Amino acid sequence: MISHDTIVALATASGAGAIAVIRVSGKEAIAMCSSLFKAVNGKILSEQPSHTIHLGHIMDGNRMLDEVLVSLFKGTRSYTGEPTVEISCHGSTYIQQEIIQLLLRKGCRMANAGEFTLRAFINGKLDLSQAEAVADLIASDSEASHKVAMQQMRGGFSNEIKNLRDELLNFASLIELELDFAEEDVEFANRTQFQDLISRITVVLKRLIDSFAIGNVIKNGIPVAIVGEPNVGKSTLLNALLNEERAIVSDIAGTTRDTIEDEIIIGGVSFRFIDTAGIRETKDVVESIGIQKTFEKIEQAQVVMYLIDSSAIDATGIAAINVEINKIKNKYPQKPLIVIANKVDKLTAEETTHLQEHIAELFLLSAKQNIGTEELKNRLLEFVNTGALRNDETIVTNSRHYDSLVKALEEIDKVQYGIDNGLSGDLMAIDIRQALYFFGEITGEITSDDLLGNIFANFCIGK
Ligand SMILES: Nc1nc2c(ncn2[C@@H]2O[C@H](COP(=O)(O)OP(=O)(O)OP(=O)(O)O)[C@@H](O)[C@H]2O)c(=O)[nH]1
Ligand SMILES: [Mg+2]
Repeated sequence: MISHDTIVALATASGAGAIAVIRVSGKEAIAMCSSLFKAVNGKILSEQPSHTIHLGHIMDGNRMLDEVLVSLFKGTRSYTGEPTVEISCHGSTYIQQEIIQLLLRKGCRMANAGEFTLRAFINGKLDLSQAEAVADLIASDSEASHKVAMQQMRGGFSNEIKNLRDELLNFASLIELELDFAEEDVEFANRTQFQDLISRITVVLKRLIDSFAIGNVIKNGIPVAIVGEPNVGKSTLLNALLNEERAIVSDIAGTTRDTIEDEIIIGGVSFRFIDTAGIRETKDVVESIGIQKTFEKIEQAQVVMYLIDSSAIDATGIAAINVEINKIKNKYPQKPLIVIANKVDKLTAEETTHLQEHIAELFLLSAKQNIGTEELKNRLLEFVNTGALRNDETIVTNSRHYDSLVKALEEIDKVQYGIDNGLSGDLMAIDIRQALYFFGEITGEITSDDLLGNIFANFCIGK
């Protein structure tokens, strides 16, 4: 994992742009760049002080390749913790490629995905959870996902884990020390303080584990399935929510044959809407495949919107709809379900009241006239517990951290059991060591090459 080569990569998005940044990091970075850079003021780049910017030209022998600005980071005072040079050149793909080729000829190697951040981690500039937050930050596309990534990058959550780990480590050594003095029957580890620590750790772990429910939602969005019979207006609703003509709408039943998905951000949280083919018993092969998919989509969704066409219902229709609603409720009792009467623009006030009296908790909507869509968005937001987000609490968004936290809590529970039942120190020491191991996995005190490889492979090249 640890390599001492000097690495190079394009740090900006690939393709042409106004400016591109090429990043070089490693022992030889400054010498290599210095040898192809000719400063306008005639000074030698490698002799300049750290944290300075220089105007000049990149030279391929006698050929002037581009006019650039070069930022110099000497010693360990850089993102990676190694000597680093950032070349801001003009954003032509030709220039980018030529400069990178030049550096490769000077002895640089192309950086692997995430290798700059990997080096930052290895050189102690970031802990592992902070490094992972860098990837989350780059991927963040909503206010909420940005906020939690920033929080994690500033180290809020790993500091908490690190402090608890240190305290626990201290007790582990004291308890292990007692084992060396087994004959004397001494207690180095104050049992009251130890119990207090275990209680505090339990509270923190439970809070962090619980926060994953919202953390996961923030990171991945909430899938919402739009279901109902053909022609009730599902695709019209999708379009109204997205504010664009995403799905084809027509008065022919069975217009949507496949599923259509798209995302919008409501209150900082991203929702992914899934428009499906209408649910109906059918002999049409294509449509029945669509219906199969509808049930699959309900499985995957966290919220279900069940649409009915309020303009096409009589008394028997109402009974049939209540049967359908109960079917969904029985099959997916845990899943929030919004029953929506669409096309209310076609109803008289009396008809509307009549419907509301016969179908429980009915939400009134006209997807076509855009009546009720804003209220519907607010209703969706109510399903998300955004309290933690508003209160600036630490939120776990990474499933790897979640796994380690759950395992750490299992071990801490065993330690608690040991305290409650007066278990011997040598047995407790084993559980404490196990818990320490899982804490260490989060912040990166304990890592394996496989783990690091997995994490950094998901980064972009140049980060
Ligand atoms: N008056 C009125 N018509 C609507 C409303 N919503 C949808 N429609 C009409 O109802 C018809 C069917 O709409 P779609 O959105 O295609 O219905 P769907 O549920 O997606 O239908 P399938 O894809 O066939 O399952 C179209 O002619 C729409 O213009 C509404 O709120 N009011
Ligand atoms: Mg449709």
